[in-house]
Amino acid sequence: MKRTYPMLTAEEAAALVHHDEVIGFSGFTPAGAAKVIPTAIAANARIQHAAGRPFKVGVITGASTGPSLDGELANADAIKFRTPYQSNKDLRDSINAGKTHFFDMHLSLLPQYVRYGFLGELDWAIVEAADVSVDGKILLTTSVGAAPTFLTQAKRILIEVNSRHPKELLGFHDIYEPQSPPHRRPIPICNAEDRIGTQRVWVDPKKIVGIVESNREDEVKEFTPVTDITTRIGEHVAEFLAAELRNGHIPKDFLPIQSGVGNVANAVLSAMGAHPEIPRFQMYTEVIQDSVIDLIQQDRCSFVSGSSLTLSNSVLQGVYDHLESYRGRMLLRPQEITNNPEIVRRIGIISINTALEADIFGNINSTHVLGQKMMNGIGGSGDFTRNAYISIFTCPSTAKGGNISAIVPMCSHMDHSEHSVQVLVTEHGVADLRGKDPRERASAIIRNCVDPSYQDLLWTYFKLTENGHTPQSFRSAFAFHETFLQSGDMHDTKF
Ligand code: 0RQ
Repeated sequence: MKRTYPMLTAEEAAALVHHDEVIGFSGFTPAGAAKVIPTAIAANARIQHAAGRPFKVGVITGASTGPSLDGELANADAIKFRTPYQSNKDLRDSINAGKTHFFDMHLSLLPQYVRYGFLGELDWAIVEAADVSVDGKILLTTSVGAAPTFLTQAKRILIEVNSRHPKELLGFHDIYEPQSPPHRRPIPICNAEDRIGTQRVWVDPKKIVGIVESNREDEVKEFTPVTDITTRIGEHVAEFLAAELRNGHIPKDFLPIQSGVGNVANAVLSAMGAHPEIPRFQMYTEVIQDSVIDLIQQDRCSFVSGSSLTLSNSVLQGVYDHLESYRGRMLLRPQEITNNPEIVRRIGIISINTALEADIFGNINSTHVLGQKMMNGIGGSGDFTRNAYISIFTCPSTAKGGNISAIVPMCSHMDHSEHSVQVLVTEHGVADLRGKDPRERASAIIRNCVDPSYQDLLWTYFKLTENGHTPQSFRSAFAFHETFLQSGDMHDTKF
C-alpha cells in the first residue's frame, strides 16, 4: 500500500485540535517530546482565550517534557488535566495554584490505563519521529515512553518529523505492547538485553492526518556538577553494594541497576563506575542520562535498557557521531516494559532512587514539599522500589541550607512505605533496614543518616512514646514541619 501524508505547518496542525480534546504527546523527560505542535497549540489557545472562547486540552505524556510542551501549554492556561509526571516550573506552579488538575501515576501503569479506557478516549497522538514510512511504520527518536500506546489508541495522529535525529536510529528501539487481561502472556525478558519487539511502531496510515517538519533540539537541562555531598552519597552506595557482593548477597556477576534522575543519581553512577570491586554491570532503568554514556565509554556499563536518552545536547551529538559503537549496547523501550514489575522482580534489579524526605521508620516522600506542594511526581520510583532485589533511597540529609532536615519523625506525604524501602543513604552513611523492626530502623537511621545537628531532636522524639510497635506521637509527629512553617528552621523544634 502506498500513501503519502499531508505536509502541514505547526499552526495548521494546531488548528485541527479543538477545545476539550485529549492528547497523548510523545516525550519521556524532554527527550523525544513533541515540541513545535504543542507550542502552536498554546499560541492558538491564547488566541481563543483573547476572543472569549474556552480552550483547554487534556495532556497525557510518558513522563516530564520540556518548556515547548508543558511550559507553553501551562503558560497559556491551556491544560484541562495533566498526567503522569512533570518537572517544568511553570506547570508545577499552575498545579500548586490549583489551576491545572494533575493526577500522579506510577509510570508503568500509564499505558495500560489508556488501553483500558480509564482516562477516556484519546483524540490525538502527537509524536516526534525520525522517520515515517508510507505504510505507517514510525521510527521514534530519543524516547519511547507511552508513544506506542498513544499511536495505537488515538483516533488521529500528527507527527513531528525531526531531521535532527538520524534514520540510523533504526534498531535502537524495541517496541512491545502487552495484551490486556485476560489474554496477557508473560513478557519474555529474562535478561536486560533481550529484544522482544519491533524496531518501529506500526499504525494504520489512514490515522496519520499530517506531518510537520522540525529540527528542534531536545530540551534536556544540563546537570549541575557533583558536589561534596552528592559524591559522598555516591561513595556510600558504591561501598554498600561492594560489601553486598563480598558477603554473597549479590551474585558475583552483579545484577542490573536502575537509577533515578538528577544530580544524586549522576554521582551514584560515577561512584559505582569508579569502585574497583564493582564489576562491569548492566542497567535496566528508565532514564539514560549523561553519566550512563560515560560508563559505556569506560566499558563499566556493558548494556543499558531504558525508555529515554535524556542527554545534554553535546553528549547526544557525541552518541550520534559514533552511533554504530552503541548499537547492541543500548535499547529504548516503552515505559511499561522498562518499569514492569514482572521484569523488575524476575531479573533482580537493584533500584536506586532519590527521596525528598524520609522518616525515621523508613517511609519515603518522593513527591510533596512539606506535604502540600507537588514537586515532580512519583515517576517510576514505585514501579522499581516495590519489586527490586534491593531497593535503595538516597538523599542529602538536609535541604535549604540546613534549615530542613530531610529525615523527620513522620513523612508529610507517603509514596513508598517501610515495607518496600530496604536501604537509606545520606552523605553521613547507610542505614540497612532489612530485617529490622521499627525501633531498630529508627535507631539505624538516626545514628547513620541524620545530620548531627538534628540527631538530638530526633532521639528526643523517638523517646517521647514508650508503647507500641511504632513509637509515634500524634501531638509531635509533624512538629518539624510546623516549626519550619513558623520560624523557617526545623532546628527550633520543641517537643
Ligand atoms: O529545591 O530546586 O528550590 O533548590 O527539592 O532537590 O536535592 O536538587 O534533588 O534534583 O535529585 O531531585 C526527589 C525531586 C530529587 C527527584 C527529587 C528541595 C531542594 C531543591 C530538589 P530547589 P535536589 P534532585 C526516575 C525515578 C521522584 C521520581 C523518581 C524526583 C529540590 O528525584 O522527582 O524518583 N523523584 N523517579 O532544596 C523541602 C525537603 C527537601 C526539599 C529537597 N525535605 N523539603 N524541600 N528539597 N528536600 C525518574 C522518572 O521517573 C522519570
